[in-house]
Amino acid sequence: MQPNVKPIDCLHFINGEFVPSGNGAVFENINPATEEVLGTVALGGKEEIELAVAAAKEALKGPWKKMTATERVNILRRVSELIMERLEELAVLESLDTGKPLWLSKSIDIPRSAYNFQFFADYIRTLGTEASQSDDIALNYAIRRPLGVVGLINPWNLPLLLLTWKLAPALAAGNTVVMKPAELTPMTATVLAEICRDAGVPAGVINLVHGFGPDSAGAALAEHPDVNGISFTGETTTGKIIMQTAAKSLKRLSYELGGKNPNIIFADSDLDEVIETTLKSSFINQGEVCLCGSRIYVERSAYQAFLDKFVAKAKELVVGDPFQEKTKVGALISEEHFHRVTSYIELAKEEGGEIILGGRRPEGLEKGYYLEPTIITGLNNNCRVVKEEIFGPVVTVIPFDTEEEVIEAANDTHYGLSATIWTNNLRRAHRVAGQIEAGIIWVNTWFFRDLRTPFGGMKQSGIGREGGVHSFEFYSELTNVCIKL
Ligand code: NAD
Ligand code: 6OD
Repeated sequence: MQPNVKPIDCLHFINGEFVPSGNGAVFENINPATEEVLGTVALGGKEEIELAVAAAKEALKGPWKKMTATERVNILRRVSELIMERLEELAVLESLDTGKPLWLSKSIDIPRSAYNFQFFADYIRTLGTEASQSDDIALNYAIRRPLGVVGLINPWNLPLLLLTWKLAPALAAGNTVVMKPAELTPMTATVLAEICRDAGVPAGVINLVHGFGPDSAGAALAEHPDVNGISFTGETTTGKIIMQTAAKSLKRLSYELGGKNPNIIFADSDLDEVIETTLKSSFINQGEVCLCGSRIYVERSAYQAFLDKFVAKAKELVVGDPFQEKTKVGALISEEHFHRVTSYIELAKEEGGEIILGGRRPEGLEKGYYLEPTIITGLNNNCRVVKEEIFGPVVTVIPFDTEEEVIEAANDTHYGLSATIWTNNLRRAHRVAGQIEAGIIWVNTWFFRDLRTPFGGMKQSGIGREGGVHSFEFYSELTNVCIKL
Protein backbone atom coordinates (compact mmCIF):
# COMPACT_ATOMS: atom_id res chain seq x y z
CA MET A 1 0.00 0.00 0.00
CA GLN A 2 1.27 3.50 -0.86
CA PRO A 3 1.42 6.05 1.97
CA ASN A 4 -0.38 9.30 1.22
CA VAL A 5 2.48 11.57 2.36
CA LYS A 6 5.77 12.01 0.50
CA PRO A 7 9.07 11.46 2.35
CA ILE A 8 11.22 14.56 2.85
CA ASP A 9 14.88 15.38 2.40
CA CYS A 10 16.31 16.45 5.75
CA LEU A 11 18.38 19.58 6.38
CA HIS A 12 19.88 20.84 9.63
CA PHE A 13 17.99 23.55 11.51
CA ILE A 14 20.43 26.11 12.90
CA ASN A 15 19.60 29.55 14.27
CA GLY A 16 16.06 29.45 12.87
CA GLU A 17 17.01 28.38 9.31
CA PHE A 18 17.05 25.08 7.45
CA VAL A 19 20.59 24.71 6.10
CA PRO A 20 22.70 22.07 4.33
CA SER A 21 26.10 20.99 5.64
CA GLY A 22 28.95 23.43 4.96
CA ASN A 23 30.54 20.98 2.53
CA GLY A 24 27.18 19.89 1.06
CA ALA A 25 27.64 16.29 2.30
CA VAL A 26 24.54 14.09 2.58
CA PHE A 27 23.73 10.45 3.32
CA GLU A 28 20.84 8.30 2.14
CA ASN A 29 17.78 7.58 4.25
CA ILE A 30 16.58 3.99 3.66
CA ASN A 31 13.03 2.70 4.09
CA PRO A 32 13.45 -0.49 6.18
CA ALA A 33 10.18 -1.93 4.87
CA THR A 34 11.18 -1.72 1.17
CA GLU A 35 14.98 -1.18 1.23
CA GLU A 36 14.39 1.79 -1.09
CA VAL A 37 15.94 5.22 -0.68
CA LEU A 38 13.49 7.66 0.89
CA GLY A 39 15.64 10.74 0.39
CA THR A 40 18.80 12.43 1.56
CA VAL A 41 19.90 13.71 4.94
CA ALA A 42 22.45 16.49 5.51
CA LEU A 43 25.56 14.92 7.03
CA GLY A 44 26.63 17.12 9.92
CA GLY A 45 29.86 17.05 11.89
CA LYS A 46 32.00 19.29 14.03
CA GLU A 47 31.43 22.40 11.88
CA GLU A 48 27.62 22.20 12.07
CA ILE A 49 27.73 21.43 15.81
CA GLU A 50 29.92 24.53 16.32
CA LEU A 51 27.34 26.68 14.53
CA ALA A 52 24.41 25.11 16.36
CA VAL A 53 25.99 25.44 19.81
CA ALA A 54 27.00 29.05 19.12
CA ALA A 55 23.40 29.84 18.10
CA ALA A 56 22.02 28.10 21.20
CA LYS A 57 24.47 29.94 23.47
CA GLU A 58 23.55 33.31 21.98
CA ALA A 59 19.82 32.51 22.22
CA LEU A 60 20.15 32.07 26.00
CA LYS A 61 20.53 35.85 26.19
CA GLY A 62 17.80 36.81 23.73
CA PRO A 63 13.98 36.97 23.68
CA TRP A 64 13.69 33.44 25.13
CA LYS A 65 15.30 34.60 28.40
CA LYS A 66 13.13 37.71 28.54
CA MET A 67 9.82 35.90 28.00
CA THR A 68 7.50 35.38 30.94
CA ALA A 69 6.78 31.80 31.97
CA THR A 70 3.25 32.24 30.60
CA GLU A 71 4.56 33.26 27.19
CA ARG A 72 6.87 30.24 27.07
CA VAL A 73 4.10 27.90 28.21
CA ASN A 74 1.77 29.23 25.49
CA ILE A 75 4.40 28.48 22.85
CA LEU A 76 4.81 24.91 24.16
CA ARG A 77 1.04 24.41 24.08
CA ARG A 78 1.03 25.66 20.48
CA VAL A 79 3.74 23.13 19.60
CA SER A 80 1.49 20.42 21.01
CA GLU A 81 -1.48 21.62 18.95
CA LEU A 82 0.56 21.82 15.74
CA ILE A 83 1.84 18.26 16.24
CA MET A 84 -1.77 17.07 16.44
CA GLU A 85 -2.77 19.17 13.41
CA ARG A 86 0.00 17.40 11.46
CA LEU A 87 -0.71 13.96 12.98
CA GLU A 88 -1.27 12.12 9.68
CA GLU A 89 1.86 13.53 8.03
CA LEU A 90 4.07 12.88 11.07
CA ALA A 91 2.70 9.36 11.52
CA VAL A 92 3.43 8.44 7.91
CA LEU A 93 6.96 9.86 8.09
CA GLU A 94 7.60 7.99 11.35
CA SER A 95 6.44 4.70 9.85
CA LEU A 96 8.44 5.25 6.65
CA ASP A 97 11.58 5.90 8.70
CA THR A 98 11.18 3.13 11.27
CA GLY A 99 9.14 0.39 9.55
CA LYS A 100 6.62 0.40 12.42
CA PRO A 101 2.89 -0.03 11.63
CA LEU A 102 1.10 3.19 10.75
CA TRP A 103 -1.65 2.54 13.32
CA LEU A 104 1.03 2.50 16.03
CA SER A 105 2.58 5.80 14.92
CA LYS A 106 -0.88 7.30 14.70
CA SER A 107 -2.25 6.04 17.99
CA ILE A 108 0.84 6.14 20.24
CA ASP A 109 4.02 7.80 18.94
CA ILE A 110 2.64 11.06 17.59
CA PRO A 111 -0.21 11.73 20.10
CA ARG A 112 2.19 11.02 22.97
CA SER A 113 4.72 13.45 21.41
CA ALA A 114 2.05 16.16 21.44
CA TYR A 115 1.12 15.24 25.01
CA ASN A 116 4.75 15.53 26.15
CA PHE A 117 4.59 19.27 25.30
CA GLN A 118 1.19 19.73 26.92
CA PHE A 119 2.25 17.86 30.05
CA PHE A 120 5.52 19.70 30.66
CA ALA A 121 3.93 23.08 29.84
CA ASP A 122 1.31 22.42 32.53
CA TYR A 123 3.81 20.95 34.98
CA ILE A 124 6.21 23.89 34.98
CA ARG A 125 3.34 26.15 36.09
CA THR A 126 2.90 24.08 39.25
CA LEU A 127 6.57 23.83 40.11
CA GLY A 128 7.87 25.75 43.12
CA THR A 129 11.24 25.59 44.81
CA GLU A 130 12.20 25.09 48.43
CA ALA A 131 12.67 27.43 51.36
CA SER A 132 14.21 26.60 54.76
CA GLN A 133 14.40 28.78 57.81
CA SER A 134 17.44 28.32 60.08
CA ASP A 135 15.89 29.25 63.43
CA ASP A 136 15.75 33.04 63.67
CA ILE A 137 19.20 33.41 62.12
CA ALA A 138 18.72 32.99 58.40
CA LEU A 139 16.23 32.26 55.66
CA ASN A 140 17.21 30.11 52.70
CA TYR A 141 15.39 29.85 49.42
CA ALA A 142 16.31 28.21 46.14
CA ILE A 143 15.95 29.81 42.75
CA ARG A 144 15.64 27.74 39.59
CA ARG A 145 17.54 28.71 36.48
CA PRO A 146 18.05 26.95 33.13
CA LEU A 147 20.99 24.55 32.87
CA GLY A 148 22.07 26.35 29.67
CA VAL A 149 22.77 24.76 26.29
CA VAL A 150 21.63 21.13 26.39
CA GLY A 151 22.45 18.37 23.88
CA LEU A 152 19.70 15.84 23.18
CA ILE A 153 20.96 12.61 21.58
CA ASN A 154 18.27 10.15 20.54
CA PRO A 155 17.71 6.60 19.29
CA TRP A 156 15.64 5.34 16.35
CA ASN A 157 12.96 3.19 18.00
CA LEU A 158 10.48 5.87 19.15
CA PRO A 159 12.00 8.86 17.38
CA LEU A 160 9.55 11.70 17.96
CA LEU A 161 8.17 10.37 21.26
CA LEU A 162 11.63 10.21 22.84
CA LEU A 163 12.86 13.47 21.33
CA THR A 164 9.85 15.41 22.67
CA TRP A 165 10.19 13.63 26.03
CA LYS A 166 13.49 15.53 26.36
CA LEU A 167 12.78 18.68 24.35
CA ALA A 168 9.55 19.68 26.10
CA PRO A 169 10.97 19.86 29.67
CA ALA A 170 14.25 21.33 28.39
CA LEU A 171 12.33 24.22 26.80
CA ALA A 172 9.86 24.55 29.67
CA ALA A 173 12.83 25.05 32.00
CA GLY A 174 14.16 27.84 29.75
CA ASN A 175 17.11 26.05 28.15
CA THR A 176 18.26 26.18 24.55
CA VAL A 177 19.06 22.92 22.78
CA VAL A 178 20.97 21.14 20.07
CA MET A 179 19.24 17.93 19.01
CA LYS A 180 21.00 15.00 17.33
CA PRO A 181 18.38 12.47 16.20
CA ALA A 182 19.34 8.94 15.21
CA GLU A 183 20.80 8.80 11.72
CA LEU A 184 18.27 6.11 10.77
CA THR A 185 15.19 8.23 11.61
CA PRO A 186 15.69 11.89 10.70
CA MET A 187 12.32 12.90 9.26
CA THR A 188 9.98 13.69 12.17
CA ALA A 189 12.72 15.62 14.00
CA THR A 190 13.02 17.82 10.91
CA VAL A 191 9.28 18.50 10.85
CA LEU A 192 9.36 19.17 14.59
CA ALA A 193 11.92 21.95 14.03
CA GLU A 194 9.51 23.55 11.55
CA ILE A 195 6.63 23.17 14.01
CA CYS A 196 8.63 24.82 16.81
CA ARG A 197 9.50 27.72 14.52
CA ASP A 198 5.84 28.09 13.48
CA ALA A 199 4.73 28.00 17.13
CA GLY A 200 6.96 30.98 17.91
CA VAL A 201 10.11 29.41 19.42
CA PRO A 202 12.71 32.16 18.79
CA ALA A 203 15.65 31.55 16.43
CA GLY A 204 18.58 29.72 18.03
CA VAL A 205 16.53 28.20 20.88
CA ILE A 206 16.20 24.85 19.15
CA ASN A 207 18.83 23.59 16.74
CA LEU A 208 18.97 20.28 14.93
CA VAL A 209 22.06 18.65 13.47
CA HIS A 210 21.79 15.39 11.56
CA GLY A 211 24.63 12.91 11.36
CA PHE A 212 26.18 9.83 12.88
CA GLY A 213 27.52 9.18 16.39
CA PRO A 214 31.21 8.29 16.57
CA ASP A 215 33.57 10.80 14.86
CA SER A 216 30.52 12.72 13.70
CA ALA A 217 27.81 15.08 14.97
CA GLY A 218 27.03 12.99 18.08
CA ALA A 219 30.61 12.92 19.37
CA ALA A 220 31.14 16.61 18.54
CA LEU A 221 28.04 17.51 20.56
CA ALA A 222 29.08 15.37 23.54
CA GLU A 223 32.54 16.99 23.47
CA HIS A 224 31.59 20.65 23.01
CA PRO A 225 32.72 22.72 26.02
CA ASP A 226 29.75 25.12 25.76
CA VAL A 227 27.20 22.32 26.12
CA ASN A 228 26.24 22.13 29.80
CA GLY A 229 24.40 18.82 29.77
CA ILE A 230 23.62 15.82 27.58
CA SER A 231 20.38 13.89 27.79
CA PHE A 232 21.06 10.62 26.00
CA THR A 233 18.83 7.67 25.20
CA GLY A 234 20.43 4.71 23.49
CA GLU A 235 22.65 1.70 24.01
CA THR A 236 24.54 1.17 27.24
CA THR A 237 27.82 0.80 25.32
CA THR A 238 27.26 4.17 23.60
CA GLY A 239 26.49 5.75 26.97
CA LYS A 240 29.89 4.64 28.26
CA ILE A 241 31.66 6.25 25.29
CA ILE A 242 29.68 9.51 25.60
CA MET A 243 30.53 9.64 29.30
CA GLN A 244 34.25 9.57 28.48
CA THR A 245 33.86 12.28 25.85
CA ALA A 246 31.66 14.46 28.06
CA ALA A 247 34.05 14.09 31.01
CA LYS A 248 36.47 16.50 29.32
CA SER A 249 34.14 19.37 30.22
CA LEU A 250 32.39 17.62 33.13
CA LYS A 251 28.88 17.80 31.68
CA ARG A 252 25.73 16.84 33.52
CA LEU A 253 24.37 13.58 32.09
CA SER A 254 20.93 11.98 32.01
CA TYR A 255 20.96 8.45 30.62
CA GLU A 256 18.14 6.15 29.53
CA LEU A 257 19.89 3.01 28.29
CA GLY A 258 19.31 -0.61 27.36
CA GLY A 259 17.32 -3.27 29.16
CA LYS A 260 16.75 -7.02 29.33
CA ASN A 261 13.55 -6.88 31.27
CA PRO A 262 11.96 -9.81 33.14
CA ASN A 263 8.26 -10.57 32.70
CA ILE A 264 7.39 -12.75 35.71
CA ILE A 265 4.17 -14.76 35.54
CA PHE A 266 2.84 -16.46 38.68
CA ALA A 267 0.32 -19.28 38.28
CA ASP A 268 -2.37 -17.38 40.19
CA SER A 269 -2.64 -14.66 37.54
CA ASP A 270 -5.38 -14.32 34.96
CA LEU A 271 -3.95 -16.14 31.95
CA ASP A 272 -6.01 -14.37 29.27
CA GLU A 273 -5.00 -10.96 30.57
CA VAL A 274 -1.38 -12.11 30.82
CA ILE A 275 -1.34 -13.34 27.22
CA GLU A 276 -2.96 -10.22 25.79
CA THR A 277 -0.42 -7.90 27.42
CA THR A 278 2.54 -10.23 26.99
CA LEU A 279 1.97 -10.26 23.22
CA LYS A 280 2.45 -6.49 23.33
CA SER A 281 5.36 -6.48 25.77
CA SER A 282 7.10 -9.02 23.55
CA PHE A 283 6.37 -7.94 19.98
CA ILE A 284 4.95 -4.41 19.76
CA ASN A 285 7.12 -2.09 17.67
CA GLN A 286 8.88 -5.28 16.46
CA GLY A 287 10.19 -5.76 20.00
CA GLU A 288 12.21 -2.57 19.55
CA VAL A 289 11.15 -0.96 22.83
CA CYS A 290 13.66 -0.68 25.67
CA LEU A 291 10.90 -1.76 28.09
CA CYS A 292 9.96 -4.98 26.28
CA GLY A 293 9.82 -7.98 28.59
CA SER A 294 12.11 -10.21 26.59
CA ARG A 295 12.86 -12.62 29.46
CA ILE A 296 9.61 -14.38 30.31
CA TYR A 297 9.61 -16.47 33.52
CA VAL A 298 6.51 -18.63 34.15
CA GLU A 299 5.70 -20.56 37.34
CA ARG A 300 6.03 -24.23 36.43
CA SER A 301 2.42 -25.22 37.11
CA ALA A 302 1.22 -22.66 34.52
CA TYR A 303 4.16 -23.04 32.13
CA GLN A 304 2.66 -25.37 29.52
CA ALA A 305 -0.78 -23.71 29.47
CA PHE A 306 0.90 -20.31 29.04
CA LEU A 307 3.20 -21.54 26.30
CA ASP A 308 0.41 -23.22 24.27
CA LYS A 309 -1.78 -20.14 24.32
CA PHE A 310 1.06 -17.66 23.84
CA VAL A 311 2.40 -19.49 20.79
CA ALA A 312 -1.08 -19.84 19.28
CA LYS A 313 -1.80 -16.12 19.67
CA ALA A 314 1.65 -15.00 18.51
CA LYS A 315 1.18 -17.10 15.35
CA GLU A 316 -1.83 -14.92 14.47
CA LEU A 317 0.18 -11.66 14.48
CA VAL A 318 0.41 -10.42 10.91
CA VAL A 319 3.94 -9.39 9.91
CA GLY A 320 4.33 -7.10 6.92
CA ASP A 321 3.73 -3.75 5.22
CA PRO A 322 3.52 -1.02 7.90
CA PHE A 323 0.82 0.70 5.84
CA GLN A 324 -1.63 -2.25 5.87
CA GLU A 325 -4.20 -1.96 8.64
CA LYS A 326 -3.98 -5.65 9.55
CA THR A 327 -0.21 -5.50 10.15
CA LYS A 328 0.76 -6.01 13.78
CA VAL A 329 4.54 -6.34 13.34
CA GLY A 330 6.39 -4.20 10.79
CA ALA A 331 10.01 -4.23 9.63
CA LEU A 332 13.14 -4.07 11.77
CA ILE A 333 15.02 -0.79 11.52
CA SER A 334 17.95 -1.73 9.25
CA GLU A 335 19.82 -4.52 7.52
CA GLU A 336 22.56 -4.36 10.14
CA HIS A 337 20.03 -4.68 12.96
CA PHE A 338 18.23 -7.53 11.15
CA HIS A 339 21.53 -9.46 11.03
CA ARG A 340 22.24 -8.68 14.68
CA VAL A 341 18.82 -9.95 15.81
CA THR A 342 18.92 -13.09 13.62
CA SER A 343 22.46 -13.84 14.83
CA TYR A 344 20.97 -14.23 18.32
CA ILE A 345 18.47 -16.76 16.95
CA GLU A 346 21.40 -18.79 15.56
CA LEU A 347 23.19 -18.41 18.89
CA ALA A 348 20.08 -19.68 20.71
CA LYS A 349 20.30 -22.92 18.71
CA GLU A 350 24.02 -23.26 19.55
CA GLU A 351 23.23 -22.67 23.23
CA GLY A 352 20.75 -25.56 23.18
CA GLY A 353 17.53 -23.58 22.77
CA GLU A 354 14.47 -24.64 20.81
CA ILE A 355 12.83 -22.11 18.48
CA ILE A 356 9.20 -23.00 19.08
CA LEU A 357 7.85 -20.17 16.95
CA GLY A 358 9.27 -17.98 14.18
CA GLY A 359 12.98 -17.36 13.82
CA ARG A 360 12.83 -16.61 10.09
CA ARG A 361 11.93 -13.99 7.51
CA PRO A 362 8.22 -14.55 6.73
CA GLU A 363 7.48 -16.21 3.41
CA GLY A 364 6.65 -13.83 0.56
CA LEU A 365 8.47 -10.87 2.14
CA GLU A 366 11.77 -10.94 0.27
CA LYS A 367 12.37 -7.18 0.49
CA GLY A 368 12.44 -5.32 3.80
CA TYR A 369 13.88 -6.36 7.15
CA TYR A 370 10.99 -8.51 8.32
CA LEU A 371 11.26 -11.16 11.01
CA GLU A 372 8.61 -13.47 12.46
CA PRO A 373 7.78 -13.14 16.17
CA THR A 374 10.18 -15.60 17.75
CA ILE A 375 9.72 -17.64 20.94
CA ILE A 376 12.63 -19.63 22.37
CA THR A 377 12.56 -22.24 25.14
CA GLY A 378 15.17 -24.58 26.63
CA LEU A 379 17.68 -21.89 27.65
CA ASN A 380 18.80 -20.88 31.13
CA ASN A 381 20.06 -17.70 32.76
CA ASN A 382 23.69 -18.43 31.86
CA CYS A 383 22.98 -18.26 28.11
CA ARG A 384 24.00 -15.10 26.23
CA VAL A 385 20.59 -15.02 24.55
CA VAL A 386 19.00 -14.64 27.99
CA LYS A 387 21.60 -12.13 29.22
CA GLU A 388 22.10 -9.74 26.28
CA GLU A 389 19.70 -7.16 24.87
CA ILE A 390 18.47 -8.32 21.44
CA PHE A 391 16.02 -5.45 20.73
CA GLY A 392 13.86 -7.40 18.31
CA PRO A 393 10.74 -9.61 18.30
CA VAL A 394 12.52 -12.37 20.20
CA VAL A 395 11.67 -13.69 23.67
CA THR A 396 12.83 -16.56 25.83
CA VAL A 397 10.45 -18.46 28.12
CA ILE A 398 11.84 -20.18 31.23
CA PRO A 399 9.92 -22.05 33.98
CA PHE A 400 10.53 -21.41 37.69
CA ASP A 401 9.46 -23.11 40.93
CA THR A 402 9.77 -20.57 43.74
CA GLU A 403 9.51 -16.84 44.34
CA GLU A 404 13.10 -16.70 45.63
CA GLU A 405 14.40 -18.48 42.52
CA VAL A 406 12.65 -16.13 40.09
CA ILE A 407 13.76 -13.00 41.96
CA GLU A 408 17.35 -14.18 41.78
CA ALA A 409 17.02 -14.99 38.07
CA ALA A 410 15.35 -11.64 37.31
CA ASN A 411 18.16 -9.74 39.06
CA ASP A 412 20.94 -11.80 37.47
CA THR A 413 21.79 -9.13 34.86
CA HIS A 414 23.76 -5.91 34.64
CA TYR A 415 20.59 -4.20 33.35
CA GLY A 416 17.86 -2.80 35.62
CA LEU A 417 15.37 -0.89 33.52
CA SER A 418 11.90 -2.39 34.01
CA ALA A 419 10.05 -5.52 35.13
CA THR A 420 6.51 -6.85 34.95
CA ILE A 421 4.97 -9.05 37.64
CA TRP A 422 1.74 -10.99 37.10
CA THR A 423 -0.04 -12.20 40.24
CA ASN A 424 -3.37 -11.84 42.00
CA ASN A 425 -1.70 -12.25 45.38
CA LEU A 426 -1.44 -8.74 46.80
CA ARG A 427 1.23 -9.50 49.36
CA ARG A 428 3.37 -11.30 46.84
CA ALA A 429 3.05 -8.39 44.39
CA HIS A 430 4.44 -5.94 46.97
CA ARG A 431 7.06 -8.40 48.20
CA VAL A 432 8.45 -9.18 44.75
CA ALA A 433 8.23 -5.57 43.49
CA GLY A 434 10.34 -4.53 46.49
CA GLN A 435 13.10 -6.95 45.57
CA ILE A 436 13.43 -6.65 41.79
CA GLU A 437 16.33 -4.42 40.77
CA ALA A 438 14.64 -2.18 38.20
CA GLY A 439 13.72 1.49 37.94
CA ILE A 440 10.19 0.79 36.69
CA ILE A 441 8.00 -2.12 37.85
CA TRP A 442 4.55 -2.88 36.52
CA VAL A 443 2.17 -5.24 38.34
CA ASN A 444 -0.56 -6.81 36.16
CA THR A 445 0.06 -4.28 33.39
CA TRP A 446 2.85 -3.06 31.10
CA PHE A 447 3.94 0.35 29.74
CA PHE A 448 1.16 2.16 31.59
CA ARG A 449 2.58 5.68 31.77
CA ASP A 450 1.84 8.56 34.11
CA LEU A 451 4.32 11.26 33.12
CA ARG A 452 4.65 12.54 36.71
CA THR A 453 6.37 9.32 37.81
CA PRO A 454 10.14 8.73 37.89
CA PHE A 455 11.26 7.00 34.70
CA GLY A 456 14.71 5.49 34.26
CA GLY A 457 16.94 2.55 34.95
CA MET A 458 19.12 1.09 37.70
CA LYS A 459 22.52 -0.54 37.20
CA GLN A 460 23.70 -0.21 33.57
CA SER A 461 20.23 0.80 32.32
CA GLY A 462 20.64 4.44 33.12
CA ILE A 463 21.65 7.36 35.25
CA GLY A 464 19.06 9.65 36.80
CA ARG A 465 15.32 9.75 36.29
CA GLU A 466 13.13 11.70 33.89
CA GLY A 467 9.42 12.55 34.17
CA GLY A 468 7.62 15.20 36.26
CA VAL A 469 9.86 17.00 38.70
CA HIS A 470 12.74 14.64 37.89
CA SER A 471 13.05 16.06 34.36
CA PHE A 472 13.22 19.56 35.80
CA GLU A 473 15.90 18.53 38.25
CA PHE A 474 18.05 17.63 35.27
CA TYR A 475 17.21 20.62 33.09
CA SER A 476 17.57 23.27 35.85
CA GLU A 477 20.29 24.73 38.02
CA LEU A 478 19.24 25.45 41.59
CA THR A 479 20.92 28.28 43.49
CA ASN A 480 20.38 28.61 47.21
CA VAL A 481 20.14 32.17 48.52
CA CYS A 482 20.82 32.52 52.24
CA ILE A 483 19.67 35.72 53.93
CA LYS A 484 20.73 36.60 57.44
CA LEU A 485 17.74 37.72 59.43
P1 NAD B 1 22.69 3.95 19.88
O1 NAD B 1 23.33 4.06 21.20
O2 NAD B 1 23.37 3.21 18.81
O3 NAD B 1 22.42 5.42 19.27
C1 NAD B 1 21.68 6.38 19.95
C2 NAD B 1 22.13 7.76 19.51
O4 NAD B 1 23.47 7.97 19.91
C3 NAD B 1 22.10 7.97 18.00
O5 NAD B 1 21.66 9.27 17.72
C4 NAD B 1 23.57 7.82 17.62
O6 NAD B 1 23.94 8.51 16.45
C5 NAD B 1 24.25 8.43 18.83
N1 NAD B 1 25.63 8.00 19.04
C6 NAD B 1 26.17 6.80 18.75
N2 NAD B 1 27.49 6.80 19.08
C7 NAD B 1 27.75 8.02 19.61
C8 NAD B 1 28.93 8.63 20.14
N3 NAD B 1 30.10 7.98 20.19
N4 NAD B 1 28.85 9.90 20.59
C9 NAD B 1 27.67 10.57 20.55
N5 NAD B 1 26.53 10.06 20.04
C10 NAD B 1 26.57 8.79 19.59
O7 NAD B 1 21.25 3.38 20.16
P2 NAD B 1 20.13 2.95 19.10
O8 NAD B 1 20.62 1.72 18.41
O9 NAD B 1 19.78 4.15 18.30
O10 NAD B 1 18.88 2.61 20.05
C11 NAD B 1 18.66 1.37 20.61
C12 NAD B 1 19.11 1.34 22.06
O11 NAD B 1 18.50 2.39 22.79
C13 NAD B 1 18.73 0.07 22.80
O12 NAD B 1 19.81 -0.34 23.60
C14 NAD B 1 17.57 0.49 23.67
O13 NAD B 1 17.35 -0.29 24.81
C15 NAD B 1 17.96 1.87 24.02
N6 NAD B 1 16.79 2.67 24.42
C16 NAD B 1 16.61 2.94 25.74
C17 NAD B 1 15.49 3.67 26.18
C18 NAD B 1 15.24 3.96 27.63
O14 NAD B 1 14.34 4.74 27.92
N7 NAD B 1 15.97 3.38 28.55
C19 NAD B 1 14.58 4.12 25.23
C20 NAD B 1 14.79 3.80 23.88
C21 NAD B 1 15.91 3.08 23.49
O1 6OD C 1 7.29 6.54 27.92
C1 6OD C 1 8.35 7.16 28.04
O2 6OD C 1 8.39 8.29 28.54
C2 6OD C 1 9.61 6.60 27.54
N1 6OD C 1 10.71 7.32 27.77
C3 6OD C 1 9.61 5.40 26.91
C4 6OD C 1 10.77 4.75 26.45
C5 6OD C 1 10.67 3.63 25.71
C6 6OD C 1 11.82 2.94 25.24
O3 6OD C 1 11.95 2.40 24.16
